[in-house]
Amino acid sequence: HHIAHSREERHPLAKAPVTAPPNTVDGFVKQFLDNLNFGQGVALSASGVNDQYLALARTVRDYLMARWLETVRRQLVSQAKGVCYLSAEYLLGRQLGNSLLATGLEDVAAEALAECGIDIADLRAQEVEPGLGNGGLGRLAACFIDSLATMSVPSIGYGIRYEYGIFRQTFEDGQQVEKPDRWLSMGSPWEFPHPEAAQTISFGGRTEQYDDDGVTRTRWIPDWDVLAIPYNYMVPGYLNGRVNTLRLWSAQATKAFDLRIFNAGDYAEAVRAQTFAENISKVLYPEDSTPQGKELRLQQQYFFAAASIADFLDVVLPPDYDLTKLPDRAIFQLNDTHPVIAVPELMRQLVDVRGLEWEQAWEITQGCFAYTCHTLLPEALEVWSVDLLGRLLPRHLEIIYRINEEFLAAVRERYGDDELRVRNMSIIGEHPERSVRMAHLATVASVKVNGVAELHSQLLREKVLHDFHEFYPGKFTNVTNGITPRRFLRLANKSLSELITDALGPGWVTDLDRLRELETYAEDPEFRERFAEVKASNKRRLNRVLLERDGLEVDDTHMLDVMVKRLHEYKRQMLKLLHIVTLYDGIVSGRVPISEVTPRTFIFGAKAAPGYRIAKDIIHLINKVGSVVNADPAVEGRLKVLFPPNYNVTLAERIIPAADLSEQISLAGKEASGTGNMKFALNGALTIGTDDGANVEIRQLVGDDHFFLFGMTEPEVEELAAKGYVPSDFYRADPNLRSAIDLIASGAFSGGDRSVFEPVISNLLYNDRFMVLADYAAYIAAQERVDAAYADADTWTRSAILNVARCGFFSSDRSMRDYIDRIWHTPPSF
Ligand code: F58
Repeated sequence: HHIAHSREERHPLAKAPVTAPPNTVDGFVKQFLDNLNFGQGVALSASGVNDQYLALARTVRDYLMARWLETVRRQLVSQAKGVCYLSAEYLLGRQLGNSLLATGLEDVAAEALAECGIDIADLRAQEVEPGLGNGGLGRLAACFIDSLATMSVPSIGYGIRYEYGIFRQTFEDGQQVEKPDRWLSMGSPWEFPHPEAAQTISFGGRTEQYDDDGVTRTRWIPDWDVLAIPYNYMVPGYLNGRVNTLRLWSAQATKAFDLRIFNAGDYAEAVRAQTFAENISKVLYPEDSTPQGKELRLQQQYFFAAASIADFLDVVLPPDYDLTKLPDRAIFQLNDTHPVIAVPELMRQLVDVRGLEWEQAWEITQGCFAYTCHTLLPEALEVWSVDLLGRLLPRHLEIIYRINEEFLAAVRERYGDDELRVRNMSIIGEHPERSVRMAHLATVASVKVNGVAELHSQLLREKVLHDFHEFYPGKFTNVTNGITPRRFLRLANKSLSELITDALGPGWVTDLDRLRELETYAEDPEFRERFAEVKASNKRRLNRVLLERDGLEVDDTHMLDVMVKRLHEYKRQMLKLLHIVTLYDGIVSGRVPISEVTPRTFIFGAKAAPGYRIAKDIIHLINKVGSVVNADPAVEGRLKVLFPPNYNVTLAERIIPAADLSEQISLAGKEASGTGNMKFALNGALTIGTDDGANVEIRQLVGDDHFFLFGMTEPEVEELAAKGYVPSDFYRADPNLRSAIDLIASGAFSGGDRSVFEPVISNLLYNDRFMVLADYAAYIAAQERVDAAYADADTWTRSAILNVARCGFFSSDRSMRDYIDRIWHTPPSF
């Protein structure tokens, strides 16, 4: 502080506060040209679109900078309790549009660029979105940090700066082919690297005990290390003058690391070693739902968890901070189990590095963590083999063992020698190999454990973590997920936003419950007409986007029926496909007159994990069904199946506002929440969905008349499973189902080759883990209700408006309020 002060004394200008450029068209033009000339090093006349994009990004950044420096300064001074959100994924989406929105500069910027002869839309299109996440979990983290900034909550997001985000999906002959996502290759104007604030992260080696003035202590003697370089990103609040920080870590070889080898004269080996270190943050694992127990993945997890803990203790906290007060200063929110290794790491820091007693350290640690679970699938619960963990992090394994020992002693004290219960609750599992159960470790260490929708939290309490709920009553809670209305309504659906603002005024963007006031407008024929015109214009916009992007056409007279999400069996894209094949089969077999078929365009968007065979087969099948249906003159263009490749946040922002029907058809009890479901409802699509995840809450809010519910409930699923589910019984009993499956099996969609989709068909008939065939008839019947409802356009529009009006609850601002009030206790700080 003293040094910084004297530095500011030297020149009067150094004393002046940092200010934003003038908020005018001329001010913007000047800043833009400066960035183009001095930042990019090009003249306007010689500049290309990428130069211009980078200069524009830097210009918007300049407008945010004063607010960012001020936010950081105030947080440093106030030392108010803050949230450290720990997440291995942030699926941010494009930054430019959101930054323009947050600063209120959309119109100024567009005008300024127009005066330079540039169409801002061309520059926006230049940005490659940072796809540093797989799907729902990563996008949730991005929505949450947006809300925290908008609500002025002291907080920092920690994660990994993957050099390659989620792969770029292409189709070759209908099959998924993954290409690297080089999101950094055209420049990265949004990030601020700080190599001087690097942390050293160690791995491997052994531990030893030593005598420290009569006290026996443990130290870790690791055998290799890497540097973690922080890259800061601005997280601007919406029109509130606040900019929070997202800090992502990038791996680099340490000097010691390469010097040792360079000096030994083996240049090639030294370079290889460097590559080895940098591998840690090289690529996002494209796994959805089923984590692979890969060593590099554990390295990634420890790398960012340890760097974040060290950063918070050494850089964010003042020197000489009394660590016993840490629970009043910070809460580390664990976004799933990926960062849970931070628990033993904090213990190591407190006990081994800072010399606290174990008991005291454990009390602090238990006050500093909270854990969010995002799944119900047993195979998705992360475990690490003791063998691997002990090799990579020997000290952490010892700490985990001791935590477990004391925890199990408490369990035994409570229940006597109920060894079955002890085995079930242990942090260490024994089968099929000895391993650390990360969800158990997280639960034991956390102040609160939450599920992400009511049904999910209930199932966590009653099933997945039942024994823990009994042991720690009050620890379990629900926080229903949410989505940011800034990106998914205001930015993605500007025309609907303007319509809403016309009706309600502008305040709704940060107070989404106000959408309720639209209920009365649903009764106004003129408002309904305007609403329907917004939907139609969004379809036309989507048509333009898909035509240019993929050469695909969207007919704006069709119902737009959309299923976009990661490809997974439990989400049941196959059920959607069976509906399409049934409609097609009805037409070509002559059972259904073409005039009775509601014109529909089906849009799929889905990436499959590269190693998930059956998921990739399903993608292949969707594409092949599409080719046949779209080309068959018998269909008369009434059914169209579109599958644009590489579904991502940017495409979501175009598709969702255009949708009429939202497909949320997972098997009940399998989708923890879903968040796409919320985005669609808030953009005026009606949902066809099962009683699963947040669908339950959406339906409760919008009302049964405005939601197409079908399928087994979770208890019914359990009942069927218990009595023995035989999918082929359903196949035999339902002629429509049989005919649709037979059509696929006949090779009708694979040029007569019956072998291509044989695995998909066998999987349905003889396995069908997610009971597609059991819900088929109910789904078809519900789709017939959809057709009937859609036939009355005005009534449909009324339902769509009521969906918008009644879904304000799903703002991530509300989710954040719930976390703040019930888990974090971190009030806004201005
Ligand atoms: C998702 N999980 C849930 N995991 O499936 C979804 O229901 C929920 O709405 C969402 O979280 C937000 O709570 C999810 O996206 C992953 O992508 C993991 C990535 C790493 C490997 C394990 C799955």
